[in-house]
Amino acid sequence: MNIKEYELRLVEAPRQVTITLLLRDHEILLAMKKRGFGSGKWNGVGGKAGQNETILEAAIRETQEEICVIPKDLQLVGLITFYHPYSHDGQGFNQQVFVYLAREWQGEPQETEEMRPQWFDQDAIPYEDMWWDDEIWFPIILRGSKVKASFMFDAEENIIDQVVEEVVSF
Ligand code: 6OG
Repeated sequence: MNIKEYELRLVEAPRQVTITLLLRDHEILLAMKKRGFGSGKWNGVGGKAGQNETILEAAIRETQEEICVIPKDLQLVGLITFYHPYSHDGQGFNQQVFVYLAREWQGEPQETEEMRPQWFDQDAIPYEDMWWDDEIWFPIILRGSKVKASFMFDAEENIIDQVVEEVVSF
């Protein structure tokens, strides 16, 4: 099954989640996920939107909860849907990730129970310890563009289909 076929069959909209990436000079802040989905991988910070909040509010709250920083100028740069139809539980699940960049924030990034933040040079991003898709879309947003994409994974979290577009706006 490919992404097109799967999208035609979907009955529920994918769950909305956030990723926020802080930038300073030529560096990017990633955080090591210490528990839950994606643990052991470097990623931006974020999580699921609650019932009574906008996705932007969720991005701010999650950043505050996970690395103790309040982002001030969030810019939406990515809309990425991840399809996991072959997940081990046999149920399948999907996530639509809203990717935000911030160059201004309040506070200093700090480690919490969930995340261990670390600055990386943008030319030394540890893609080998990240989700496979990141190597495809990070370069697009780091050169100042926006990305609209979908990825489909097999049961071992390998990418089996992808649609990636660099866009001017959403
Ligand atoms: P919680 O389960 O922690 O939210 N996420 C992904 N991030 C990247 N870079 N690639 C993926 O490819 C991802 N799938 C999910 C979104 C999950 C967090 O993990 C991100 C959220 O920040 C499959 O609440």
